[in-house]
Amino acid sequence: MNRHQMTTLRNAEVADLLDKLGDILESGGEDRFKVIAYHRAATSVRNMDEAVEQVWKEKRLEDIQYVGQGIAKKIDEYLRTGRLEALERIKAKIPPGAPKLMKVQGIGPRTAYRLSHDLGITSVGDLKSALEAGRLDPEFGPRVRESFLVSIEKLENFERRMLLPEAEGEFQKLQSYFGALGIEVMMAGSLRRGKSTVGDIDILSIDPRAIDAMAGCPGVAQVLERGQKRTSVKLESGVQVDVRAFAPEECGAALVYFTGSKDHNIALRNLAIGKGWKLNEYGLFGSGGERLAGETEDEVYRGLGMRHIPPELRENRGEVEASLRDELPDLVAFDDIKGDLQMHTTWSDGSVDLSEMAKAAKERGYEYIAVTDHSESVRVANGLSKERFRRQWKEIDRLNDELAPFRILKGAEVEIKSDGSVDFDKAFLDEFDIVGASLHQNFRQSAEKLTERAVSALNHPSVDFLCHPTNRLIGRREGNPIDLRRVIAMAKETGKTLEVDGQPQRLDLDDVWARRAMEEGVPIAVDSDAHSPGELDNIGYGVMVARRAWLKSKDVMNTNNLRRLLNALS
Ligand code: DGT
Ligand code: CA
Ligand code: CA
Ligand code: ZN
Repeated sequence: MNRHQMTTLRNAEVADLLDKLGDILESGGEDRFKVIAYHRAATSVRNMDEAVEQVWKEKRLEDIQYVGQGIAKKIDEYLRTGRLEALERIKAKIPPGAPKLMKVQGIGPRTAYRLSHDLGITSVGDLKSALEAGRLDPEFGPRVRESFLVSIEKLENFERRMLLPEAEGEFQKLQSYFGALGIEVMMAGSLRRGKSTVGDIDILSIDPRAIDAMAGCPGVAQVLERGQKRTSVKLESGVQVDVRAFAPEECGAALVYFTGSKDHNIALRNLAIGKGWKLNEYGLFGSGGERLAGETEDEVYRGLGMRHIPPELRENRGEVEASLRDELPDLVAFDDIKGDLQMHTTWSDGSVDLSEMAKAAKERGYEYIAVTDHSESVRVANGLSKERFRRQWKEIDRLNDELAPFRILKGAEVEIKSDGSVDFDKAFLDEFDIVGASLHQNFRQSAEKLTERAVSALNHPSVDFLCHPTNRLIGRREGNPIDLRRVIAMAKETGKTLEVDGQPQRLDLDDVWARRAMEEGVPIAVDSDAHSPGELDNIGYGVMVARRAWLKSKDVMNTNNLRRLLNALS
């Protein structure tokens, strides 16, 4: 285990403790602000680069963002004694399960207490079956019952959806399992469309053995459905996999159908109906029932009078009409990317040093990267002062000599402060090759204030682009309620760039907004936001978003070669 992992472990332990305290306080009906304070402090501790124990030894706990005196005392007690008196005390008073029940919308602390203490319901699953069986009818009226059930379903869906890397990983494991048995399989569903979250994994094969093989696959926890040509299973990881077998002449139609989206399918089917034909997962059939197409996707689309539509566009957002007019965009591809404009090193919160990061990027065949460590006001991320940036630049100059013609751009991810100003004065900012701006703090402002911050940062003459504009963290935090129309308008007016951050939990801007930006002529930077060499791969997820946003190579800033990029930045 390396030092970084040790740090993370101990920090995670303290963070979990603070989260637990927050949950428990919440189910005990504690003041919301106090609860939020615990969760915010937990997040700071979890994400900080320094070891919390080290900070504690140096008596600097209160320097951690969102850690005030009260929380510092609790961390201190825990690190000294290994336990937390307050936690033990409250735990004894709160029935098990109450915190979990409160995830269901409409269930507050009191109801949670009653359900779990008086009625013995200790999980969301318990609650669902009790509601469905009518066992709680004496407690809740039909409207409340219904709203609980809706909320439980949303919760289940939310918790079931995977981020792209997880879904890809599961698919690859299955693909090699099938491969070892000599069974060829194809990816379908939202995973093939490259959607940022994936509900379940859809697999097709023209080999009928795929069905038995799936049911017999190690790691299957439960076979949900089993037929001759289809099966659905649940893996031990909780992931659902649907497998379907088709005849070779049906393969293309099946791929179109199960790749979806459902709305895309409906648009295609209506097109067929309009001609008096029929389209389903088995093929395209003429008015006499004769088979017109079905073996390949190409054939199906051609049969309908259009060009093949890339899976990423199949959301019924105009792609069918565009294909009929032969006006589909020539989408940006992974190989078009010439460099990466956001990444971090050990100078701030990255896990490897600058030279290792640069060499890893060069090895990928990039022409350039921008190193964009955080600026001084992000203390939890070890943000750099002017003086430290200047030292970093010396290292960059040295490395640029060593690695030429590969080029490391002097960059920064500068913090947008609460009032919309950014770290550092203009003269200093102008010494950078490229400046990204982003906000990581004070999200609790009004939508207008948050929008104002983003807009005024874009309006700063030294800022080149806005990083991860909404700050969403998929599955954990909704994006800030900023007015992206205004942000796009300002980027357009000032000729600035907006980012698609490729971290799988960010993917921010999303496909819909990146497309709007492109339609306004605003360039998009697709970046990895890597904090380690492996994370340079994130750029692939960013490219997926860009494709889903209809972006062509020329719409993406970092498809430019170095010379053109520098021109665009100056
Ligand atoms: P997910 O799994 O929620 O991320 O999204 P998908 O798109 O993978 O949806 P899924 O797994 O339920 O179904 C796979 C594809 O099958 C879907 O994209 C389109 C097709 N499909 C499923 N149900 C229907 C339907 O009722 N009508 C039509 N036309 N297509 C459907
Ligand atoms: Ca699916
Ligand atoms: Ca499915
Ligand atoms: Zn950031």
